[in-house]
Amino acid sequence: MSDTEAVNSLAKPSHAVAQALQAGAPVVALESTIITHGMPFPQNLETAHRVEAEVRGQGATPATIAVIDGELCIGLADHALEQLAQTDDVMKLSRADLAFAMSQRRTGSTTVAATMMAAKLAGIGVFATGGIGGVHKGAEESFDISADLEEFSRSDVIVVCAGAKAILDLEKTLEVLETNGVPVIGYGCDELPAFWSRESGLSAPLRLDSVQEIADHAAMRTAMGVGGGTIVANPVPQQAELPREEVDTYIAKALGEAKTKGVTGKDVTPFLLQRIFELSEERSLETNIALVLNNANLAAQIAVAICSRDSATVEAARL
Ligand code: PSU
Ligand code: MN
Repeated sequence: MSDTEAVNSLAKPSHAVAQALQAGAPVVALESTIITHGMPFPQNLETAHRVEAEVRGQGATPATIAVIDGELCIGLADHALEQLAQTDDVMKLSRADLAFAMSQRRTGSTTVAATMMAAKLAGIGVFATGGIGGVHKGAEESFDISADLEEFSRSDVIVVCAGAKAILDLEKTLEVLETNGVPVIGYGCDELPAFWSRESGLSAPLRLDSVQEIADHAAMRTAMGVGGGTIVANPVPQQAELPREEVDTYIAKALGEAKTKGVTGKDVTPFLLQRIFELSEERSLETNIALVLNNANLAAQIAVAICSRDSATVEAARL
């Protein structure tokens, strides 16, 4: 058995995902930390179902990824999704913890970094999430930089997100991505979206306006042998956005509280999201749900465009 086969056999696709992958049909990976640590129950479960339906509606197969009793599941059964959504003591798995959870037969949700690793193992090239992790404000003191950023240098996956969360230092986040050679593409926008708001005051380094162009860009990277991931930054729909100035006041308050309470490490992002949810009287959650659905829709369209481009190439080679 080759190394690749040995690695691939660790990813356990559901029946639907295995069938789609075998047929070369479009598949979209979905993360699960947003379910366990990003949203409260029952909205987390409802959103997870709606996100999957959104992907199906565009003609792709959803693959929600998590580790259940040590098994790296690529596509979750309804009962597993329900259990994950209601347990509050599951591990939050990033690159550092994925093998630990698997070898110790633990259960955990996957962050953007771990979901990218899992998608790559399973042979899935497109992934939808809410917002990626990045460089935290005050990182020059705390050194808090999400492992999500480093993962983009390693795993060849297109990640559709609504930019990076405004709780982060977006300028430094862009700098790290640039250093790591990660394309950050504004989808139909010149400005980098800031998760809850469409605007960040920062330019998106690159811009594309159609899924066809994103598929062409992906094919060019593959042909050139450029490894690593791509970020497609998709602004939250206008009717669902929260004004930037309003979010900024919640963020300032939440950051102050995190500091006073001594919140560190993996707990920082979930703490800030939860406090912003409370301070905005739950409006941040509605925005979060709207943007995740919007990203799932776009990711599915991209997966479909990549598949039809691939089959057109195969067809042309035959003639
Ligand atoms: N997007 C959301 N809610 C979340 C996250 C993203 O709308 O909870 C999660 C993602 O899984 C992301 C993680 O990978 O937060 C980043 O955590 P950290 O900053 O600890 O790396
Ligand atoms: Mn961190």
